Amino acid sequence: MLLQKILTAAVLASTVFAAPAQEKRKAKKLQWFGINESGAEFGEKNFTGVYGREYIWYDLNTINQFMAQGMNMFRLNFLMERLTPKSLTAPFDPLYLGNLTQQIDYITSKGAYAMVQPHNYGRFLGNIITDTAGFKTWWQNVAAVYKSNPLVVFDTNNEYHDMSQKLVFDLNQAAIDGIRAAGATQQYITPEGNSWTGAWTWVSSGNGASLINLKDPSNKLVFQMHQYLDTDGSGTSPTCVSATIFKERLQDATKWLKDNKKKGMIGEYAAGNNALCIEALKDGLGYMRANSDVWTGATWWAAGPWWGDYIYNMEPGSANGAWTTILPAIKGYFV
Ligand SMILES: *[C@@H]1O[C@H](CO)[C@@H](O)[C@H](O)[C@H]1NC(C)=O
Ligand SMILES: *[C@@H]1O[C@H](CO)[C@@H](O)[C@H](O)[C@H]1NC(C)=O
Ligand SMILES: CC(=O)N[C@H]1CO[C@H](CO)[C@@H](O)[C@@H]1O
Repeated sequence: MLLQKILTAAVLASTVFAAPAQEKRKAKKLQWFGINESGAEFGEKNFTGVYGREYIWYDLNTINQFMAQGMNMFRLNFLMERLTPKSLTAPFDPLYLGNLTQQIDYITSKGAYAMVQPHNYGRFLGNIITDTAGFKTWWQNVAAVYKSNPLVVFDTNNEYHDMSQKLVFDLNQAAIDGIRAAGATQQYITPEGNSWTGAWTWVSSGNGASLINLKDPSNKLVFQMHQYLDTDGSGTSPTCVSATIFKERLQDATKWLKDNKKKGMIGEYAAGNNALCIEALKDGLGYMRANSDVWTGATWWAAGPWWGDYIYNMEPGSANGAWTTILPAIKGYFV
């Protein structure tokens, strides 16, 4: 039933936002419209933690409301240390895995994509992961659980940073190898880069030159980049640099994707609820849509039960306007 709604919304969107004929022919649509569900990784320094005290899983009613708005991609944040306590190769914590699986099954049963996203920055128990064989095993074990579900997307890790580029490459390759070895051959994988996987620094940081060499036997890589619109690009301010900053920060990465015939997505983006930022969001999403031969879509940062009055909180009923003002302004750019 919800899938029906999504399809109806898609028809509506393509009618309302009909582009001039010529642009329409090359700029079809952005395939993925979604949001980061965040909370299961809270209490990041408390590696065990207790459900409901340090961390929280996501509200399925909220997910329904996002789907009713047309969203079809949910990036599910969680901590590796809570899934496999103590080591990369340890058995799963059955309850944490149970919650993750419950959410994935719910989302995908409605026809939407669920992204498995360890929010670990390339670290485990606070240390940079250097055991690439262990990382491959971790991913092989996780992918085995979801191998028969084609709507699951695997994000190798959130925002590698301050690590050697070679290690970032090796960890991404290990994840790809583990996932495919598990028999999960039909799912998308989103490698992330060093330097917090910023789109604006994708080429200048060396991510482009390095990660272009990743090999996937299924040929289903979608390079995941993040982009915020504040001065330092950190996503900590409601102020945007200009009405065109989003597009400008995507240009080098767009060229890289096109030159190399690769696909990309923006796994995190957000901006404050004000006229300038909304202009910038629309301009950037319009640019992505005009380049939808390489950009598959974008997931907003963030939603989740515990974000409260956080500047970018899009949880339904949140007071800052992301749900009431930004969402209606941007949803027409997607599916
Ligand atoms: C970690 O979480 C446990 C369980 O809620 C709590 O007892 C403990 O105080 C927390 N430790 C830290 C350092 O926050
Ligand atoms: C989710 O985690 C909580 C707390 O550990 C547990 O009580 C519950 O049974 C889990 N749910 C599933 C579906 O595994
Ligand atoms: C930009 C942003 O909001 N980053 C947050 C991402 O999530 C982690 C964990 O929940 C936070 O610590 C960051 O501040």
